[in-house]
Amino acid sequence: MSARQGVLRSVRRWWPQRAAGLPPGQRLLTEMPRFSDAPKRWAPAVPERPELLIRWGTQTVTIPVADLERRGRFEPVDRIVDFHCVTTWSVRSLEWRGVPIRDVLGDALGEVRPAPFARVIGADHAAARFVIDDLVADDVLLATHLGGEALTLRHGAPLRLVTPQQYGYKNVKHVVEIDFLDHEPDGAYGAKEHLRGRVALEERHGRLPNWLVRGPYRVAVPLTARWADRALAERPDGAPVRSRDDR
Ligand SMILES: Nc1nc2c(c(=O)[nH]1)N[C@H]1C(S)=C(S)[C@@H](COP(=O)(O)O)O[C@H]1N2
Ligand SMILES: [Mo]
Repeated sequence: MSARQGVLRSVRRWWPQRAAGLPPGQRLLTEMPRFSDAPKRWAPAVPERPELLIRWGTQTVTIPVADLERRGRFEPVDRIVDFHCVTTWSVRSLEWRGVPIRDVLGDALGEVRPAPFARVIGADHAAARFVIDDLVADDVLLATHLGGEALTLRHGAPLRLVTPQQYGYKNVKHVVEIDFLDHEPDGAYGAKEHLRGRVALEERHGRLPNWLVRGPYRVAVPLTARWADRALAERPDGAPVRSRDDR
């Protein structure tokens, strides 16, 4: 297949279509792509014993991801929700399994609202910032499974945040750390990341109006999905775990 045919195929596969019942400005994909603002970056390798680090003031707590995967210390739940990327693609009815983040914070900190703001950090460069109410809403999960299977690197292994009322960029993959903060954190994506990012209110961009960003965002969808899948296919085995400092 020539490069040109490959690109055309990606456009057919990943061009979002109009559909009834979606939030404002969204279009439908029938399959979930791998997606990122930096799609050519490799997915970070999963360590042998992955852990979640939680920082709150001078406290740090680590939780083995294995503790989140089975009954015992926590009670994993199954939730079916739609997913909405800021670039206007949506997919319907994803089946996640995970632990409500409220339960994790209650257990680890004895406190569901430890600070007014938070930052959730992935093992790649990625991070998202939150006001506390958005992060600890009832439907926010730390997910370990998608569609009945353990998460793969494609969709955020070993641990992923699922925050259904917010755009995709708040749904951090490969989660390694959650920091609680007294001040509003800077965004890792600059003004592109709205502080709240609520889908129902179409809070897409921190500064620019929706009518201006929807079109350019949508045009970028097929090539972004293509590059992200390619980076995953070409990722060398055993590529190193990246730490925050390598960003
Ligand atoms: N660690 C990490 N999390 C991330 C991203 C990323 O690049 N790295 N991209 C975000 C964006 S913009 C979207 S739309 C979703 C895409 O999730 P998917 O690749 O499982 O479709 O992941 C979000 N979480
Ligand atoms: Mo996104």
